[in-house]
Amino acid sequence: MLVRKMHKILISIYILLILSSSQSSGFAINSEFNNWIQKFKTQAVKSGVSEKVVNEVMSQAIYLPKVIEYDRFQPEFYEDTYTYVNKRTNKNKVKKGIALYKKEKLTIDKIEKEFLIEKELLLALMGIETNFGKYLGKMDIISSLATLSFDKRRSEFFTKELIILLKLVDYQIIDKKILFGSWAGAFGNFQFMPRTIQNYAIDYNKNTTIELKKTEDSFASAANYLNKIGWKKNSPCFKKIELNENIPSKYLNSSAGNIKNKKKVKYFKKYIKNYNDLKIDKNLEVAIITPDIDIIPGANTYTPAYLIFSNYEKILNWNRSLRFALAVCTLKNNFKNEI
Ligand SMILES: [Ca+2]
Repeated sequence: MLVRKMHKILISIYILLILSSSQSSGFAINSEFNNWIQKFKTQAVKSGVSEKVVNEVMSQAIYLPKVIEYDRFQPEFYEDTYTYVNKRTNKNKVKKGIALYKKEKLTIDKIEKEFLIEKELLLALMGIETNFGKYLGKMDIISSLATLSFDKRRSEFFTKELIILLKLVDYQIIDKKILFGSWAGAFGNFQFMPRTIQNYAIDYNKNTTIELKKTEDSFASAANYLNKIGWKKNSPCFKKIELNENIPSKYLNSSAGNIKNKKKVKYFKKYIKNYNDLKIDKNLEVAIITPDIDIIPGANTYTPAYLIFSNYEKILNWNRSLRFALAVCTLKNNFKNEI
């Protein structure tokens, strides 16, 4: 009996210790974070943001431990290509996209013509980024950008993004009351990061603010972005190929960071089983990707494999993920058959 009582007491002490230690580490992080905010405020003012906006906006920022959890686990780095693409390009997605297109046809058609970007591509990007505006994200992005800036991993990148966002608020281009988005600080129907907003977003309906959660401004901004980075309307994005096993591994790209060994399609003729079925200009410059090599243990090196064209690389510019770009162009093709 006595042993059992002692045991209970010890467990209670243990739990208390754990609770107090986790609380104190929470306090420690919050106080470090608050110190960081003070330093950041000075840096932001030095970079040209008004003191008033810096104080107003940054006084609301809190440390969000969840953001760090999300940053350490991103599903697109773990799913194989087939799963990733199929999940994001199914019939339901196509149906929803067509419904949105029918509702906003006048605006979307006008933007397609003006910026020379296929409506199917715009719909595909919106469908994959936010499921047509359904998942815009509910994170306070000032706090998520502040948390990621405070965190050591990619501090420099996110600090710059946060300063740009403060400038956009300061110049009254973006309304600070609607700054809710993804854990990584992306915002609106097409999930623009602050730098993308600064460089490419436009006030299409000319009411002085850029509203990236509304159709007109968000579609025109996405189309403007694609046009400026060099997307070519009616040119191919990727083609699925069957590789011969005699292909030297140096031709296989598996990282979105640096696409290497680009050649004309005809150069790869001897390595591609379905070469004669490819209905494309054989003089176009392409690279080969095999996206599953690095992430799927024991994946067959040669499947799936794709020829990628310059348009595909423009989508990598938007989001540096081989699977993301495959999903976008697949959904674009799925719309093409339905609209
Ligand atoms: Ca506007």
